[in-house]
Amino acid sequence: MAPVQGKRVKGVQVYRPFIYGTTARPFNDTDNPKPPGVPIDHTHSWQVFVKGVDDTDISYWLRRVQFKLHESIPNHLRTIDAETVIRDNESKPPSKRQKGFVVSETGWGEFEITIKLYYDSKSGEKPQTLYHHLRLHPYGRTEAEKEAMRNGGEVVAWVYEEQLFNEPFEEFFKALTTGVHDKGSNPAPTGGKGKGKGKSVAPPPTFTQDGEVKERSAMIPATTRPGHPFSKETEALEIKRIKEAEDKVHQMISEANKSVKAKEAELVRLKAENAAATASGA
Ligand code: SLL
Repeated sequence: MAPVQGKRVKGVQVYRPFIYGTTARPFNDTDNPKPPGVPIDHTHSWQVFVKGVDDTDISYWLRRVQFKLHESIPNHLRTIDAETVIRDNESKPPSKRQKGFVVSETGWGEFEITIKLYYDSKSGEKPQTLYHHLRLHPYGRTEAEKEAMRNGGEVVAWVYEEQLFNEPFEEFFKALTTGVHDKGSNPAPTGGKGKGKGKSVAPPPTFTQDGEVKERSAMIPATTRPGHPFSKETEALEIKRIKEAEDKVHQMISEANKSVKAKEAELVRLKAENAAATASGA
């Protein structure tokens, strides 16, 4: 690939949220029957994916994802190009369109999937590798957590991540920060001009009034909805949990300090007692 020409935007970092992970379902006769031709020892259908938060498009910065599956799986290197996904989606109704980069498979065992991200060629970024454990069976710290997964019927192992572009090249920075638009609408024409130096780029909005995420922004939704667990609401809950844990640790430290002080006082008392006994015995 030709090296990227141009300057980097100094002192600037741009981040874009995304999600990666796996979703698995055991085969059953009612709502997940085994399709014909699937080997007898396969117990689950599963998907591995990389996609935007709130199903926003991420192909303006991520051009390709390569999934390396277990070598027991035929054709275990799967490469998905954004261009191909976009082309295939054109002929489908909106509800059937593929969101992000997805591989669907069936199997019987869990393993580690290597996910290699290839960035837009204007970015000049080297590919980056993520590792993700395919989960087929309910997991969690407690039985209750495992049970919750069984109820849903789906084993979800999803990770929220933020891709950071440090001092991006000017052209890529422009691609990242222009064309913010409402979901389901077309981006506003950028005019193709604006090459002038020092031309300021309006920062993407941090939030809309209704909490809806905009395409080509760094936003996450205000509230959690089914299938969309990563939101400001989730973040606030997590912050609350961390704060509560922090308060508890502080309380434990202060109790431990109190007990140390009491033990020190006890030691002083015992030493004095001992000294007095020794003195009177002498
Ligand atoms: C395990 N170490 O023992 C893992 C290996 C391999 C999973 C898991 C085969 C799929 C196919 C499949 O599910 N392999 O034959 O297409 O759990």
